[in-house]
Amino acid sequence: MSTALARDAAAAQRAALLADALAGLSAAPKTLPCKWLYDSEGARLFEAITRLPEYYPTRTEMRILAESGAAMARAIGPGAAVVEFGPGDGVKGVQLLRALDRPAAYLPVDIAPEWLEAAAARVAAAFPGLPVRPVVADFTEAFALAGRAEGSATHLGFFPGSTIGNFTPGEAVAFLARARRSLGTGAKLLLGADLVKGRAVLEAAYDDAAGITAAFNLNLLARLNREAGADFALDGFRHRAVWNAARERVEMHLVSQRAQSVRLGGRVFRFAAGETIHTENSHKYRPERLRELAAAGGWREEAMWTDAEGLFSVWLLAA
Ligand code: AVJ
Repeated sequence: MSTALARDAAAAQRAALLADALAGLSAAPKTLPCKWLYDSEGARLFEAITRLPEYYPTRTEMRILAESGAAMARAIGPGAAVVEFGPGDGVKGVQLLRALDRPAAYLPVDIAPEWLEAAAARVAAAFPGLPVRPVVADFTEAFALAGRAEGSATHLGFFPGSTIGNFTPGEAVAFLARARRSLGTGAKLLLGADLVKGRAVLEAAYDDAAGITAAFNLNLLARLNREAGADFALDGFRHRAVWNAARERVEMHLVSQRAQSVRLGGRVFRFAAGETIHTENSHKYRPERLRELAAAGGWREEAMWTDAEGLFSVWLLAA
């Protein structure tokens, strides 16, 4: 990407961040969208989270991909063009492409161009000759793969990591329906979804002993200070992770430690002591519920793989 384009993209991102923050902090209860957790510092902290002893999803999903990769490849068939939503560092994409039979192309989709470059570079280095076409788009909103289709290759969507859990069930159905439209006829979708389990395991996974998840959550306020000119006192908020059993989701909040006010975008936001900013939902699914969501989004189950302990699931859906 040219530097002028990169600068425009960064300015547009800052404007969107500020608009989202103003809207979220004006709401009751206060919220901030979790997609803004991933600036370069947030990405670094998330990477550290994936290696924590308490955070089972990443390693469990990688194990499922390793153990069942051959079965997945058989079910998917040869020549698929892989469209990965939120590729991160590209490690899972490489693992999937290794398992597949003669993949036709790799199309990583993300809002953050610098992430996209890293994933694209890793995949391109691992598979010389494979067409790699990064798509800068926000997959939490409508976007088109128009003109990117690989000839007659069928598209395989790849949405690992239980990122689908960050959507509300309604948003998840909307995402699935959009993905079905952008992937086109004959498409398949390989989807990672974290499963419902006991409160203790879940809360530890989102509030680790080393405090990495706390730092990840608090970085959102530091980012608003850096990029949107806010004046959050970083010691004025604490990380909290709680399993909401009724809604089957882990919620992350930032809890105001005292009555205080914060300036942002020419406005003042007041916080009562104990008031929270809701920063993330991580929904966990029961297989029957996931199947319902998939059906509502226009997909049917072809196969599902899980680990021996039943912690995590990987689904192959067909349009
Ligand atoms: C990769 C977005 C699915 O919800 O488990 C990890 C993000 N947040 N720890 C998740 C996350 C706190 C993660 N996702």
